[in-house]
Amino acid sequence: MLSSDGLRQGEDYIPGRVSDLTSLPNLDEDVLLQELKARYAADRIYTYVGDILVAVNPFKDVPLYTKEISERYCGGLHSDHPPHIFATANDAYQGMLGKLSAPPQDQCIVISGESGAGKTESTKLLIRQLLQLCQGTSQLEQQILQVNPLLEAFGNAQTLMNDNSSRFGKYIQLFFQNGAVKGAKIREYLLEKSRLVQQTEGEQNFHVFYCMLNGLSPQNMERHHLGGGQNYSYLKNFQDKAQQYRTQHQQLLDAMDMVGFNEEEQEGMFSILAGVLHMGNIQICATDSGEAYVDRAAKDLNIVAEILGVDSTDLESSLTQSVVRTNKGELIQRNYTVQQALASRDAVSKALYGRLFGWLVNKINQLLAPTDTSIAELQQIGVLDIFGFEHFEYNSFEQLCINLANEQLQYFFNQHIFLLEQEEYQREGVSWSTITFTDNKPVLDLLLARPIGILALLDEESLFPQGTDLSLLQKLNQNVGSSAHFTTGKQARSPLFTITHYAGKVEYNVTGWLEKNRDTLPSNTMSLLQRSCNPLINTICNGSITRTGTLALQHKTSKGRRLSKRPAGRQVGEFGKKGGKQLTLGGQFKNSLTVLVERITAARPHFVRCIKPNGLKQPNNFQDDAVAAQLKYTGMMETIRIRREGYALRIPFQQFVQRYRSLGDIAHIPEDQHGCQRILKATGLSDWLIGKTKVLLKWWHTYELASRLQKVEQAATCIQTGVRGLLARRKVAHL
Ligand code: AD9
Ligand code: MG
Repeated sequence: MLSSDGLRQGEDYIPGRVSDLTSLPNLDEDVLLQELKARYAADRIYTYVGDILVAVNPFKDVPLYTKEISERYCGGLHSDHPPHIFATANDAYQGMLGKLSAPPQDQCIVISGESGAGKTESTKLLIRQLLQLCQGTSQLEQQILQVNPLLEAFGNAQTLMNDNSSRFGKYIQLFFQNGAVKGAKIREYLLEKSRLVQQTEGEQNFHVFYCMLNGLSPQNMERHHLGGGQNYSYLKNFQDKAQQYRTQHQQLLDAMDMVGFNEEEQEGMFSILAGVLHMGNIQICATDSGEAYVDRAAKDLNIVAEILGVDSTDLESSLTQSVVRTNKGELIQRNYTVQQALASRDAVSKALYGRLFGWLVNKINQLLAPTDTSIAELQQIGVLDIFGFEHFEYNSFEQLCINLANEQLQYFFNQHIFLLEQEEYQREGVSWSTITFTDNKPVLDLLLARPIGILALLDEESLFPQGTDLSLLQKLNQNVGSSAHFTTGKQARSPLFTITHYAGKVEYNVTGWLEKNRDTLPSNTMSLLQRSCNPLINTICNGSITRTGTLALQHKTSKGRRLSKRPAGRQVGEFGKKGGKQLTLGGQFKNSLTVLVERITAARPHFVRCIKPNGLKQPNNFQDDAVAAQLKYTGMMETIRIRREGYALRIPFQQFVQRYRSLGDIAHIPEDQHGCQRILKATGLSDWLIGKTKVLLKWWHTYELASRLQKVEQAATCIQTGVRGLLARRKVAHL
């Protein structure tokens, strides 16, 4: 099969002309690379591998997303036009409606690629096109489009690999009824909270802080006691891009308005952000005996207490003292060291920001929830945009989690494309020479196995009060040191270990992992925040968001004590607790990944593989080595082979006959293998196979069959209209 800009028979081979790599003759790694390079040079950033889309990041504006082009990709078939991300959206939409080879089914689009490869941009284009496909112009669609700027402001940041790097993963579900969008839901995964209090050289905090400091009106700046960005210790690498930040701030306000956040809520969010910034400036000093106390000469403590709506003396004690209840029920106060107090200060900031982000997502979900229909009755298309594979000079626990998520997606891809498919050939009795692929299961096991996997061992060590980061490393060395994918630092007492991931080796530094994994706030600090008289803090710390999504303002006595009792606990995410016990960060992440995989497994997946042409974020720069490495570790050659030689589509006999009966040459076609054979012969298509229970088709048969069906249906409609016209004319003549 040839695509619109593909190679014609007998034509000389010119790189860059083939839109589907499975149609390339004499394929090897070099041909593949030259092909993508030539297409990239001509701004043809999209290429197919069968039904899989490869997207090379142009790092510049390309004229591919105009209204006219978007309309061209509404309806029709994959092969009607050059490869495009809009065609993937169309496939998912038509697939959901049951207009391709299978009955109507939920769909998901899984986007992968390393950090900065273009996943988030692809996600935005997909969502835009999906809304275009359902021809939506209602307020709901506008709201859905505005969710991204909102989430990006709070959840994205500049890193060394990407100026707009997603610091959380997201799965966006769009719900449909009769092809029209009815609502949306965001599932978020592991926001990198540590960025709030510390950023690597050359990186930044979350965008929202820079926007706020440049965009708030002078009155609001004064109200929150805010000054220039250089004043805040949490904001390193403050860049002079005032105009850009101001514009982004306005976009953020517009997005908040459009999605449905009222003034009080917006005000509440900015006050928490201001509170967090001031919190980072609280200076901790030590008495002669080494006990921590807050430097009251600086006004920060009072400002924070005012903004957070708590008593400043209570705040000081919660930052500088721990309170432990003994077995006999006595409360004992212990003074922190300076280091402990600083850690406690940063923990409060991270908790507040994390909860604010969780509340934001919850609130968006309430505002965009389908009305008058339950989700179970609706069809859905999900788009998965996670944080891409990361490999910095210094890699911490966050990178481990991010890379684990990428391992899991690569595994899902392998399962779907290679394993399940080839197992089915065997079951169907097809003679097939197996295509091997690099199985990353051993790395997943190294990370996830119980009780002897890195996350389980980390959890175990996090439970020991005496555990330290180095005792964790010792434990890892003892238990998983023999794994081929794990190597430990060469120098004695070095806090390093290395994992050989599917996408390359990454050296991790275990410093601070136990604390990060425990992710707890001391109970005295938590209860202080729960007593806050700032309505939004009260809400996010007490988990009291009403079902209608309105901010629950609680009635208070003059002393600020709550009158209405609401259930305490985390309101963020579905995975926070197990059997009443607070899960560790690693534990929560692991659970959320399991549920994610279940979700995407239940839907029909479409894959988008994003490729980063260079590590410098530059346009017109295709670095052969960088691209070749990505093609290799994603298994691109093997994918092309299986898509070329394999049968991506496998439909049970009965289902096939029921769907394509009208393409047959006789009226009564049996719903068995003979019936299938009869239909397929009548279509004149080649390269199909009849298995034991299913028809096996090449991926492109989907579109051939859909197109023929469309023609038959059109012809039938024409005949019906003609007959009706004839009858009507006869009736008139009769009269
Ligand atoms: V990360 O894992 O979140 O760090 P992503 O999401 O893969 O990463 P992103 O989509 O943010 O990468 O793309 C990085 C940058 O590449 C964008 O900010 C754009 O400047 C650029 N980009 C990506 N795709 C396109 C595109 N289709 N057209 C133009 C693009 N520029
Ligand atoms: Mg991203």
